Amino acid sequence: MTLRSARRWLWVAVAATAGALVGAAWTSPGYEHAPTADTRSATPLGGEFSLVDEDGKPRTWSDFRGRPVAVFFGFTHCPDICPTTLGELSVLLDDLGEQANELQVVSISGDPERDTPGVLTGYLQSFDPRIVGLTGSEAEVDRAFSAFKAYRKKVTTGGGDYTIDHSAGIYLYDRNGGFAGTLDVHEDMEVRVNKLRRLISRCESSGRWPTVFDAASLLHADKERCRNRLGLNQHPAARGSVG
Ligand SMILES: [Cu+2]
Repeated sequence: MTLRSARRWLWVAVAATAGALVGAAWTSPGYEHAPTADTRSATPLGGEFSLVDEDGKPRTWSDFRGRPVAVFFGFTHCPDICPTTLGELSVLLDDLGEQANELQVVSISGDPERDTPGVLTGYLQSFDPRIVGLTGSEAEVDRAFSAFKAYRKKVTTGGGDYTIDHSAGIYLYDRNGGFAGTLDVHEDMEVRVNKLRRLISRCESSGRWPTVFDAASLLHADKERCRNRLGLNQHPAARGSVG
C-alpha cells in the first residue's frame, strides 16, 4: 500500500466512524438534550457578553477574536485567590517575553456593585498593564458568568459587609474563541507558561484540523503569520494533498 492510498483509507475510516456516530446520535431519543447537557457541564465554552473595561469602554466577547484569550473571574475585594492569580498571571506574561503581546488576559468582575471601572483601574495598577478588567451591570455580569459556566454568589459577612464566593481557575480560548483548556493555581509555573506558549503558537481552532476557513477567518494581523505556519501560502503542489 502506498502512502497515498494508506492516507485515503485513513480518511475513509475517519469519515465512516464520524458517520456512524452522527447516525447513532440522530436516531437516539432525546438527542436534542443529552449531548448539550453533557457538554455544558464539562466545558466552559465561553459566550457573548457586553461589559465595559477600566476606561468604561464597551467590550464584547467577539472583540477578542483573532487573539488567544485567558479569562479569569474574580473581584477586587478578594483577599486571596484573585490577587494571587492576577499576580501569577503577571509573572507568566513576563516569562512569555514578546509572545505575551499576542495573548489577551481578561479579568471579569463578579462584584459589579463595588467594582466600577474606576475601582478596576486602581486595582489593576498592581498587576501587568496588559490585563484587561471588565465589569458591567448585574444583569450583564450574570450573563457573562453563565456564558462561561462560572459561579458567583454574594455572601454577607456581618456589619453590612459582604464577600463573593466565586469559581477560580483560568479558562483558555484560541484565536477563534474555541475553548482550549485551563490554567490551575496548583500547577507549576513552568507547566502554565508552556500551556500559554502552546496556546499562542496555535493558529487553528480547537479540536479540529486546520482548514483554509480557519486561517481565512483570523484577523488580518495574525492571518499572514498563521497562513505561513499552516503552509497555506505555499503552492498546493508543494504542500501536498490528502487522498
Ligand atoms: Cu477571588
